[in-house]
Amino acid sequence: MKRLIVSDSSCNLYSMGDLADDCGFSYVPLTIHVGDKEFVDTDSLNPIHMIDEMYAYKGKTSSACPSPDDWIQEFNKADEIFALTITSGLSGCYNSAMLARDIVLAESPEKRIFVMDSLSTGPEMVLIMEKLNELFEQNLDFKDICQQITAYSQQTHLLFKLENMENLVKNGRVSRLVATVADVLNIHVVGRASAQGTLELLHKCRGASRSYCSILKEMILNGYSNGKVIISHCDNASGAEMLKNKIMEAFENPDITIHATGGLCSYYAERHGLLVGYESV
Ligand code: X90
Repeated sequence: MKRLIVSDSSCNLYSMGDLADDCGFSYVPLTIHVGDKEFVDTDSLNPIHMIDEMYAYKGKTSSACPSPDDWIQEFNKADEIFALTITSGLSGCYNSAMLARDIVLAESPEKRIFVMDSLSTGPEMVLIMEKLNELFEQNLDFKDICQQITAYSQQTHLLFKLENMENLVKNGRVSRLVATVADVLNIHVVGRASAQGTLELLHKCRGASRSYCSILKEMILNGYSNGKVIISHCDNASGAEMLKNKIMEAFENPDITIHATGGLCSYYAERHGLLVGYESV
């Protein structure tokens, strides 16, 4: 195969359609531990069952990123690799992929491997993956694709709405102090992926409806104007629809896709959490 997009499973996508000729997509799964049980974040995992078990379990739960070996297996499948990881600000995924890159290049120096730290996760990663495929179709060379995708990633952003931040706090991804606001019943925390790829809380909203208004406002403030939007939801299809409708009331024909979160994002975004990836101009 000539070109391969390899993502980690935090993008919530387990296959990609309409790929350019001689190009492929694959992913490396993260894992979630609930007591002795291991959930591997593949397309055969049912994330809703997983979080049901997780809420029923009172002991320790955690996540783990893929090993360099997991990445190496994928990097060996094509001549040119475009790997995309969840933010290095919250996970070891990027470091693990970079180690894999060094090992593969030492053995096969003719290969080309670009590892990109998304400084984000979920739907913002999907925007970048879809753009990569568009760039493949334009017959650009490896270097140009790397440059253009880096430039594009400056115009993609991530907002989130969380009703519970317990797993983020317990796993040390956000401080208890920052998260206290989310402990209150019916408080929806709206935040974004910061420039450093960490969680930045923006607003606490009473009730879901206010949180969708706040998301739309943030998008507009940050330069959204009719570009692509991808909403990923954890067991909250109706919330995702409501947000979609709000965006559609404000813009002419925006390009909005909705998908469900997979294992890793369901674990951290928790029930009813939403992640919103969007483009700015
Ligand atoms: O390496 C690992 O074990 C994975 C750790 C992942 C930690 C955070 C995942 C967050 C998922 C929650 C809201 C979005 C925050 C985005 C900030 C960049 C979703």
